[in-house]
Amino acid sequence: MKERLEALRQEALEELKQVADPGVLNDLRIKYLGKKGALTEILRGMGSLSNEERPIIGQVGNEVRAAIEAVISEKQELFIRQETENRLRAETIDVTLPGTKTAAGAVHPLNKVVQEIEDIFIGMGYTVAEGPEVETDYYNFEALNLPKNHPARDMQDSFYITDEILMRTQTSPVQIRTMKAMNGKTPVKIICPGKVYRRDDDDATHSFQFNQIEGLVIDKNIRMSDLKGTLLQFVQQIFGEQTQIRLRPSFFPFTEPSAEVDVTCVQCGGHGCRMCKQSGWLEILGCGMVHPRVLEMGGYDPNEVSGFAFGMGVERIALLKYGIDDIRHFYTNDLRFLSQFARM
Ligand code: 2NL
Repeated sequence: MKERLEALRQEALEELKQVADPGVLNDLRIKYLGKKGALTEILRGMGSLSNEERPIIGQVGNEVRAAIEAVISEKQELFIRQETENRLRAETIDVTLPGTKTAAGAVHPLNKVVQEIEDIFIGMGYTVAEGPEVETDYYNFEALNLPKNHPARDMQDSFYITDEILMRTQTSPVQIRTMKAMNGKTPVKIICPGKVYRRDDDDATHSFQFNQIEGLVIDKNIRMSDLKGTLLQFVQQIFGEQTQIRLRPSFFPFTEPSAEVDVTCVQCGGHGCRMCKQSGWLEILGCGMVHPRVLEMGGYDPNEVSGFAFGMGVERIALLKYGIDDIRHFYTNDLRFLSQFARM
């Protein structure tokens, strides 16, 4: 029996030496040391031994078990160490490598200017109103005192969808809608930004689609001086504190009186340069006191309240602000152009 135990030890240790896999190691543990394993099988015969032999064989049996167990746990530890090393090697990160850059977008320069203009007027107590780009003839023209035969309503100048429906040519219809929704209540103090459409051949200063911001204030005792002070505040915030304005008489069907507003040249400060064609002034917007008929059509009594309105092209403001010479840069989406505004 002792020889069988020694032979088992030999065989087990020999076999364990070859093992390179944790699964196989476990199989061998069961094969030799398990409840139905080889060692148990041999020791089961101990019952037939004499009283002198039994402790000796018992002792040898324990030694064989201990020897096999020792090799098994040694191997187990080796496998765990190897596994850890493999994982550490496989999961190594070189923290000195440059990271993967995420391409971040940026606000389009035109939208930046819109946001900036909105902020300036919000700071003066205005709210932002928006409305549909597809409008009825009534809101786009009729309610703005542009009668049926007015040249501005020429089919050649606007995008008509039917005789009565067209792409809005200015954002004024939003102001008419707001006035009607207010039901004669005052004050009205809004700006209306948005896309507008005109049938134009695209060039450096024209586009069939462009962005406009209009403003409207209606209350008791609103005067031309309120308009002038508001516009001076606005231009000094958008172009700089040194900026001055001048108003020139003009005509719009929806305002009376009407004026065109110039600012001192953003390039030369008024001395005269190429940008202002040596005049020292740049035209930036149109404005006026809301025409009594427009007030009436919006649901207000022109004998009780008065108002001012103004309208400007966002592209024009952006060209002047950033010193750009061609509005087509805004629409052609060349990233070399656009990315310059990401950090401004
Ligand atoms: C321009 C300047 C302007 C308005 C727009 C307006 C709106 C209402 C009533 C009265 Cl609801 N006026 N808007 C006023 C003056 C000028 O735009 O150059 N337009 C072609």
